[in-house]
Amino acid sequence: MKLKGFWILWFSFLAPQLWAGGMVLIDPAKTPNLPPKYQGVKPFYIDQFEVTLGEQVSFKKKQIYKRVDEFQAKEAPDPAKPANLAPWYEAAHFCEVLGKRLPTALEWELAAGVHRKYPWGDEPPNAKRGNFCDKSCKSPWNLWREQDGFERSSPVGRFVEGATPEGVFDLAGNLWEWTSTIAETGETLIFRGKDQTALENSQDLVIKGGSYGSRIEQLENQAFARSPANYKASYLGWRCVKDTL
Ligand SMILES: [Ca+2]
Ligand SMILES: [Ca+2]
Repeated sequence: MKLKGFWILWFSFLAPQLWAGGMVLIDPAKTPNLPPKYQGVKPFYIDQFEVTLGEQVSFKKKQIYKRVDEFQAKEAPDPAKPANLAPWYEAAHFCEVLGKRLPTALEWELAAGVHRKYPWGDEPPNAKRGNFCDKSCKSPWNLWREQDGFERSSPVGRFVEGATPEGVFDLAGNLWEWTSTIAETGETLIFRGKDQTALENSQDLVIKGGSYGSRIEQLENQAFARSPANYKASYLGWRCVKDTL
């Protein structure tokens, strides 16, 4: 019986670690009737979850970012919650160190599903499909009289019913997510180190998915907003993608 207890203990520690590192393959060629704007996008892997605060803190210790995120600290930091308060270059640097990169807006949409209104399908958002602007949300556009359980960000991966069929979580809601797509031109901003020019750092990038505080329209797969590259916000996080080769 001792042996059984050992294995239960082993799995309870190890399984979440394995789960946390998951990526999902998105192959545009497998989407029937692929709209023209997505043609030419190569297959890629995408993180199942938004990058977490635990991962961000670990990264900052190893890297150059020593800043204390006071706002997050006041929120009683939970390492399972998504990382936020990162300007674009910091999010891009995080991905690069892991051999990954930020997704383009088109890649993000392919992961969310180009023929679906929302990541899970066409049915409207509800309290089981994600962390949205629910009853506890202090905005005039809160969605429902029901509660998803989180006034602000939630630990990643909580809302199984809101995952895509491929298993990508929290694309809609929780935090908005950085992309590498320049809002003005549609071109891709390449990360060239934290000393990128002031011009590049002031560019607006496309952000996707809406957050815990967004209007319902902003949760749709095709919706987007824009954010200056040097801006950091409590409602803005990211996830990484990786090329297949
Ligand atoms: Ca909520
Ligand atoms: Ca999200």
